[in-house]
Amino acid sequence: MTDEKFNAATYLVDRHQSIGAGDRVAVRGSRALTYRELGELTGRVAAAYRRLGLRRDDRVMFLMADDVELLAGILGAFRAGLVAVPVSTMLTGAELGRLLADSGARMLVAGHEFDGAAAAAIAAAPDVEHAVLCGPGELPTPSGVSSRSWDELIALGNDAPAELRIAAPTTDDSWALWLYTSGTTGHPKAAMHRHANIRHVYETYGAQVLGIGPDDRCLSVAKLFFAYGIGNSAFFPLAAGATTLLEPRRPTAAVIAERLLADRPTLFFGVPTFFAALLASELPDDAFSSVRLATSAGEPLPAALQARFTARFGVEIIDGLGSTEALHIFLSNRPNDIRPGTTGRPVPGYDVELRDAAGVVVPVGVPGSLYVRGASMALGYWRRTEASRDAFQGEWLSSGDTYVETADGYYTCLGRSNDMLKAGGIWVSPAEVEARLLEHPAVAQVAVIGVPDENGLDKPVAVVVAAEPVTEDALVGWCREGLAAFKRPRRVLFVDELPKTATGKIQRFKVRDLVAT
Ligand code: 3SK
Repeated sequence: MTDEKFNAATYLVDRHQSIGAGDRVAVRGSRALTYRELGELTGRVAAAYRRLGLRRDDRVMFLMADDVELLAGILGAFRAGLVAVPVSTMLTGAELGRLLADSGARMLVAGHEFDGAAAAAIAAAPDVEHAVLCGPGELPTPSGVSSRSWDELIALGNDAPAELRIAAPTTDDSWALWLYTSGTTGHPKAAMHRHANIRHVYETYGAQVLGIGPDDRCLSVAKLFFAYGIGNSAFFPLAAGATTLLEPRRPTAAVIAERLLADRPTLFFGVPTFFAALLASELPDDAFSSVRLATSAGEPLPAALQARFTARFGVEIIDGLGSTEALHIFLSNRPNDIRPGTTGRPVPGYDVELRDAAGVVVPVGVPGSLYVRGASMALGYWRRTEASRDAFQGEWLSSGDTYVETADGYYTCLGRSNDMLKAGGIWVSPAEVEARLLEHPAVAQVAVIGVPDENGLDKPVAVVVAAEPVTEDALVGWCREGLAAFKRPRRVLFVDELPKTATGKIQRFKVRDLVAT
């Protein structure tokens, strides 16, 4: 516990005005705001929340596309000492209702595109008192729940006295942000983050790996409701006094091409599936000429994909591993120090250990479950004691990934801890077989899982989304050629789509269901 006064909104926005950088552009979305303008808007939002009776630690949930309003809504919550809970815009009304009820949020702010889901969710969440709709229309609300537009919310803050606009006297340890994570098991839990966690991810990965500075312009494929996205598009650029480029639309190669041309980003934050989509697009080879560095997270970046991207677009991609629980990336390759096919080395400010099933640290070269420690770990999951105790063990977080370390300190992902499989008594890494299959031109996506054979012994089975016609025999032969024979899939199943979490991770338990049916 620390009594150090610290407010993330002051740190991310107001600080720049006090060093004379208030006229720099902080955000470019549907409109652009300088740091001064963003500070003023954030103050009005904080005042409006307070006028509506929201108090310290109250939750405000956001169901909105990435744009200036979402950024201001989140920063306003930090400023007022409330807890921002941005949630996935891909949720159904019923799913959202469960999160709204679970969080106990008193306010929901929704974009007009999501009005149906928002209305259904409010009806299922007894703690909600205020609904705000950003854009045209009005949210129907049950009696006792106020309904207003974003403009009306801002108007409430416009003539508010100065004391309602100023930052709450939060400390390092005050709640700032809850992020729901579905993990691979399908039960969403809110990871609770402190104000200080935001500073830590900037000072470590943001400053020391990305080397971000005031002249950077950041464009992220991952949205603000993901931990990866909120770091890329809010914490890193704003803490550095740089510019965040917010994109409300669904990211496609065409949308990104437009932003690359119009806004000349210097840092591009992607995920492996998106890098593959960019490679499959007609984008000119010089499309990324303004980008000094690209990052990848969400799932391991296959070496072949990384090489093809860099060869065509001339930009290095640094692959990293983070988690919603750690807030951002704690293991990463570095600019000019990329070991393809690995997730690099621990980010300064984090310690990583690989442990066996008994919790003993394994020697170099031996696979182990990855544990990480650092100051940005969540305080736990809201109202999930058992899951919290499993994941947060003292200072350490169990990431649930199996990794192996090389003698010179680089970490390679072998899959999720519970995904590893044995074939003929020998460990097979699904990630390794997947990487081989992804090198085949006909394979767009793949998940390799262990499926018990007639003797109840796990055998690797590949579930493939094909980019072009290909036979099972051809893919098994391809694996035989490139891998030890025991690692080859014994069966290949073709599907139209792989089940994924909101963060793009393959949901292997659902892939197993696909194979079983
Ligand atoms: O998936 C990741 O590697 C990741 C990275 C940063 C923040 C959050 C996550 C889940």
